[in-house]
Amino acid sequence: MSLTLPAPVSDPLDGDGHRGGAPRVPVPDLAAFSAHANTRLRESDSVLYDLLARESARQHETLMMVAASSVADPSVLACEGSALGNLTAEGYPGNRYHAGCGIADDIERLAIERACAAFGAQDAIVQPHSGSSANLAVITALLSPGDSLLGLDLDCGGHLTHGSPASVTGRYYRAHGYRVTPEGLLDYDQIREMALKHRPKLIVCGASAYPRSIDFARFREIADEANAYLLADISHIAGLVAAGLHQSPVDHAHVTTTSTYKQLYGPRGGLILLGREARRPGPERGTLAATLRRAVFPFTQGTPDLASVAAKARALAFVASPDFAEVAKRLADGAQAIAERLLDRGFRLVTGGTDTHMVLLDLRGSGVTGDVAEEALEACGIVVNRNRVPGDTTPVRVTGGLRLGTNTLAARGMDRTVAAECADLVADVLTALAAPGGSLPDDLRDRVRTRVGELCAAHPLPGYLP
Ligand code: DSN
Repeated sequence: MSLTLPAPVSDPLDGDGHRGGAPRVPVPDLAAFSAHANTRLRESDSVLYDLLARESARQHETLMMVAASSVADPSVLACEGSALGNLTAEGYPGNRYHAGCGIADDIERLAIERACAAFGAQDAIVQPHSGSSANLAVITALLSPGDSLLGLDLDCGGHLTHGSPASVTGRYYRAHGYRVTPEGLLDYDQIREMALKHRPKLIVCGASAYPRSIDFARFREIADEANAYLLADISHIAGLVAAGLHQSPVDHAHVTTTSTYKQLYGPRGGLILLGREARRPGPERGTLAATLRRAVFPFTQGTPDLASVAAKARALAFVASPDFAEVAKRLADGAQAIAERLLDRGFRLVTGGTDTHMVLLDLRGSGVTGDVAEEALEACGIVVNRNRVPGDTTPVRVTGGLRLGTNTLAARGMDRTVAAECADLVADVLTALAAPGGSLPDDLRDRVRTRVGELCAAHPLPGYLP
C-alpha cells in the first residue's frame, strides 16, 4: 500500500499564524506567557520559586566583581527561557535529523550571521554548550589521542581545557604548559622555545587569569614556525575584541573560541569563530570549518540547545550596537581605575596593572589569603573570587590572590569614579583583615554593605526594572 501525501503548500500558515482549514489552537502571547510561567512556578513550586527570587535579589543587591561573570539583558534571558528549549534539532540548518526545525534553522542562521558580523569572522559555529565544550571540540578535531599540545599553565592563568591534568585535555593528550615571567607576563621567546622543542600539534593562547593584552599575531608566527595549529580562546576578552579595544585573533589563529556569558553578556554557552582559515582543508575530509562542525555534532555533542542559540543571537546583536562600544570602553576604564586605586593603597598587582577588564591582586605576604578575603568581601556584598597567582604555593582552595573584574560594573553603568570607589571598599576590607588581629569589624562590614547597597540602587541592573 502506498501513501498519498497531500500536495505541499508554500505557506501552510494563514495571516493569523494558524494552519488553514485546521481548528484554531489557542497560542498565548509571548510576553503574557512569561508572566504566566512565573506565576505558575510560584503556585506549583514555592520552594524553588523562593530560591530563584532570592538569587535574583542577590544579584540586584551585590557588587558582582567576579571577572568571569556578567549580567545578561532580560531579552537574552527571555530567549533562554523560551519554547525553543522544547525542540530536538540534531544537525545543522537545512540538514537536521528531526522534523519541525524550519524556525530553528532561521534562528541558528541568524546567530551565525550575527557572530560573524560581531567579530569580522568568515564562519561561526554557535552550538557549543560552553567555552569548554567549544575547546574540546576543537582539540578533538585537530589532535589524535596522544598528540601534544602547548597551552598556558593553569597556575599561570591558563584554563582547565588548555591542557590541565585535571581535564580530559591534559589526560588524553600530551600537554605542555608555558609559564609567565616573575612579573606575570607572557614570555614569547620562552613560548617559541617550548614550541620548537615539543613540536605540539596545537598551541593554545588565551587565559582565565591574565590581565594583560595577548599578542595573537606573535603566537601565529610561533605556531607557523613550529608547524602547529593555533587556537585562541578569548572567553575573557571577547567583548574587548569585538569592540576593537584588544587585537583580534580571528584572522591570526586557525580557530578562535569564546564563552558567551562573560563579556558578550549572553547566555551560558560557547562559540567557535573562523577567520581567513575557514575554508582551508581540515586535517581530514573537507574544510577546517566543516571539520569543526562535525567535531561539535556529532563528535562531542548531541542535540543543540536552540534556546541558548537564540539567546546568543540576541546578545550578539547587542555586541554589534553602539551601546556596546560604550560598555566595552567602560569596562576597560573601570579596570584601570581599580588597578590605579589599589596600587595607590599599597597593594601588589600581578603584572603591576591591567590592559583588560581584570585585576589580579597578589596578597602573598599580607597575612591575608584569598579564601579569607573572598569570604569577608562577600559578607560586605562584594563578590569576587580567590585565585592563585604565578608562583603561588598555597592550596587551590586557599590561594594567595584575588581576581577582580568589571563586566557587571560596566553593564550597570558604573564609570571610572564608581569603579575606583569599589576598589576603595575592597581595599578597606583587605586592610582590616591584614591588621593585627586580622578580622572584619562589624562596623566596617555594615558601612561597606550600606555603601554597596547605595551604589547598586543608583546603578540598577540594565533593563531589569520594568
Ligand atoms: N573559566 C572560569 C573562570 O575564568 O573563572 C569560568 O568561566
